[in-house]
Amino acid sequence: MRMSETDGKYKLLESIGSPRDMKSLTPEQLRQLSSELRQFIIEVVSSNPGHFGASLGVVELTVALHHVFNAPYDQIIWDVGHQAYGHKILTGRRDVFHTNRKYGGISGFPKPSESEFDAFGVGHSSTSISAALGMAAGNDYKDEADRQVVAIIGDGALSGGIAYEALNNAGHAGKNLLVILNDNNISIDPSVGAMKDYLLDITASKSYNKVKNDVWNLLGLMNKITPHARSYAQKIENAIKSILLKQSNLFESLNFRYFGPVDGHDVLHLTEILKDMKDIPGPKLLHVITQKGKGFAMAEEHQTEFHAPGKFNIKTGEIIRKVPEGPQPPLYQDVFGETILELAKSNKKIIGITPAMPTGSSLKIMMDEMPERTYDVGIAEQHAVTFSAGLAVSGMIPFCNIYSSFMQRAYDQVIHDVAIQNLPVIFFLDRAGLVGSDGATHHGAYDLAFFRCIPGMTIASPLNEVEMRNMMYTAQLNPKGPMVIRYPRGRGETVDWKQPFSEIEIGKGQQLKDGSDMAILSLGPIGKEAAKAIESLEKEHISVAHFDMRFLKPLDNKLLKTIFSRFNKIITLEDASIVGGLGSAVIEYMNDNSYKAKVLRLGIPDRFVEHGTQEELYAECGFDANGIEAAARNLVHSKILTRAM
Ligand SMILES: Cc1ncc(C[n+]2csc(CCOP(=O)(O)OP(=O)(O)O)c2C)c(N)n1
Repeated sequence: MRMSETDGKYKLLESIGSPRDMKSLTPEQLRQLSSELRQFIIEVVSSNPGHFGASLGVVELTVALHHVFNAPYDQIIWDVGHQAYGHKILTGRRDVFHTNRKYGGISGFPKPSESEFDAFGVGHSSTSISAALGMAAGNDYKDEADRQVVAIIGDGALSGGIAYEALNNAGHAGKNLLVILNDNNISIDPSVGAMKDYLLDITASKSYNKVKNDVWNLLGLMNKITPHARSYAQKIENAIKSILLKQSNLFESLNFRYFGPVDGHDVLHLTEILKDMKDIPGPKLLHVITQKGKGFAMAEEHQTEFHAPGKFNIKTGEIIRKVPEGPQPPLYQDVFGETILELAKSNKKIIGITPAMPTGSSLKIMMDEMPERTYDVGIAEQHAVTFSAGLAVSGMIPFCNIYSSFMQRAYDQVIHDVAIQNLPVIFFLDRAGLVGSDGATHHGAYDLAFFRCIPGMTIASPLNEVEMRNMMYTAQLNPKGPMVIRYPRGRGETVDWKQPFSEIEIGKGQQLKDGSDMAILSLGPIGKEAAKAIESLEKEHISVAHFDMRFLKPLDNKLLKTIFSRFNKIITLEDASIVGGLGSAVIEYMNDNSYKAKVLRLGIPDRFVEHGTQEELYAECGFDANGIEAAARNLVHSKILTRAM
């Protein structure tokens, strides 16, 4: 929806071209702007899907921040960034907000290349405090210590280890830094962990909060008098706090000055507090209580579903699901969720682990039935991996499910804690390959490349849901070391996928179709694009053999030997980085075994691919059916030139 289509509904919002236009708004206008901004987000996101509940929850905070701070000179860093729609709209992107997450449109996350107001690129969680501290330290070197740096982090994101590393460092470094803890007591699924309980405790403690408020008011008064009085007030506050709190405030213990908790939907109170806090030097934390989905009843009630709901009916809140007629193939995540439950019933050693994605990974299916055999460890991928390693030491078979792109941050844990000790941890990499509208931060592009070089690692990628089930079955039979099973976002292709289990020989590929002109070697479900291309090429009398490699490691050398003995024109196909994956492995094999062939590698190119639908991105990268067809045609018609040695 463009602004021209709004019939003046957003009169005040329309007048905000940048945060500069917000500085002199009256209290009433700040309230009005919050209300228009919320309504605008609801209206646009209902028909142009994206993240939803999180942005609604921080509307007032966003308005207050841009009213008080002087961005982009002051640096505002949104953790994860899925809650930054209001920020985008107020910082000059209102009229393009309808292109959010679309091919060629604006990104669903803050992105410095998109706007100078996006102080830091985000998408993965828990990075904001580290980045903010670095900026604050950097500003000091440039004599820009007056620059304010603000990190806004959710209670969910605060479960990530890097956030604690940053708090620890920031408390010691003493730089001017404001951390705003946006506490809505939910991640995507309900928040987990002891920290969540702690935040609830300090929020609920009435006596503590009463004294805090009194002290805050006093501090505000004294602040207005003299700097000397301010330091005196701080001493009083600290003294009262240490008497009042049986155990000291965690953030205070880390040398942060803790303020709050405050109502994150009271825009006027927020602006007052932020104005006051601007003048307080050193590391500070403001604890803000918000409601995810605020202002849209269904989103308040069904917070997990409305984290990123797809299209929905703006009047009823009903989520609009495109349901094609007839039975549908399953989502890959559901193949995982249903199969792990089935296997866990007969194999008592199987334990399910997810870092904060029970719904997204569908581990929730097992969680609901076997809560004692499943763990949501919070947004803590590193911990999820080493925790799994510990379970494996104890004789369990951990099925550790991590989205491919989030696995990036647990790389050392995979090598050091799992692979070197050859522990039988089975990793499930969901959302492997191009994921679509979440874009560059979320594509699962690199797992094949970064896992292939790890000694002893088995890397599998099933062609379809039936193969996925069988790989899961195989993985738990007698695991001897670590294994990775990667699969993409979205649906498979087999309606009748729940077939009896059968064991798959590790490291064995299969021929799907014979041919005579050339061969395509594919890995994973992207092979179905190759199958379509091959069918079209047949009509042109180009005969292509198709091999599903199934395992990147160990590679099926026997099969490769047959292929290289028969074909001198070969395409490798993978929904993964072209650098380092299947294509690289096949060329290494060819070189090491002195074969000569023209090998064309199709996959994700050596650049960051942005957002769009998966289909648009496959086409852009040249490995949808049309791209494969064109590549194969060119290859077949090309001459093989062998250089004189
Ligand atoms: C490293 C990493 N793991 C998982 C995710 C997926 N993820 C996106 S938002 C989110 C929940 C964040 O919760 P919180 O910080 O409380 O923000 P809220 O959505 O509640 O506002 C998760 C788990 C991610 N973005 N990054």
